[in-house]
Amino acid sequence: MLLYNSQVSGNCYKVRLLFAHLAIEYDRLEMDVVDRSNRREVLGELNPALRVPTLVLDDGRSLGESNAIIFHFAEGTQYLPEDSFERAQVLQWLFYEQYSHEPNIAVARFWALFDVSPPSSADHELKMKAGRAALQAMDAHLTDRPYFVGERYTIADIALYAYTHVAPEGGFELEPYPAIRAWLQRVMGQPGHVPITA
Ligand SMILES: N[C@@H](CCC(=O)N[C@@H](CS)C(=O)NCC(=O)O)C(=O)O
Repeated sequence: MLLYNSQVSGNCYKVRLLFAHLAIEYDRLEMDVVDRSNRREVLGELNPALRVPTLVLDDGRSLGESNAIIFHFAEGTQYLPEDSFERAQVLQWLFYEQYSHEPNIAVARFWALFDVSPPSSADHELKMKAGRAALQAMDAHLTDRPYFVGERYTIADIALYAYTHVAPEGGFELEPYPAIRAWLQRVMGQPGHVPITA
């Protein structure tokens, strides 16, 4: 398989992390996340959103959206529950990640990492406020449980770990969230864990 990848992208890291846990082999093609001028030429036939991660399977089919990719590959493994309610809970957190977490934390991190000016300081403050609210909700949920769903590590944890552990790069302090900090340690201790830089 071929993963259209960005090494700094948390969305791409979700796929790399699950593949590391599952010992799935694949090739990577690195895409620039700042100069996106070749996106249509390279990804036009593969992903209508022209974004990474995009994965081309061995049979030629392609799949975009990080959480769709990890959902597909987690099927039948320990990283996705069999129980239908627990599967729905996993989806709950995958959608949460994409609506309440990533658009705030990942965007603020992107601005900081690549020295991109936010549209305005008010926009920046809104991202920071919403990002902190997302972290607060995660922290409250993790206060009395080790992982997001069903007392075990699933793709819900992988999806949320991706941008949470690098949130300080976007200016988010993790010090106020003790349950998140303990959970980050548990995630890092999982067999086959690899860092975002791997
Ligand atoms: N919802 C998508 C978001 C993907 C995304 O935003 N990818 C970024 C890199 S992290 C990208 O390709 N940005 C370039 C662009 O938006 O044109 C997912 O989860 O895969």
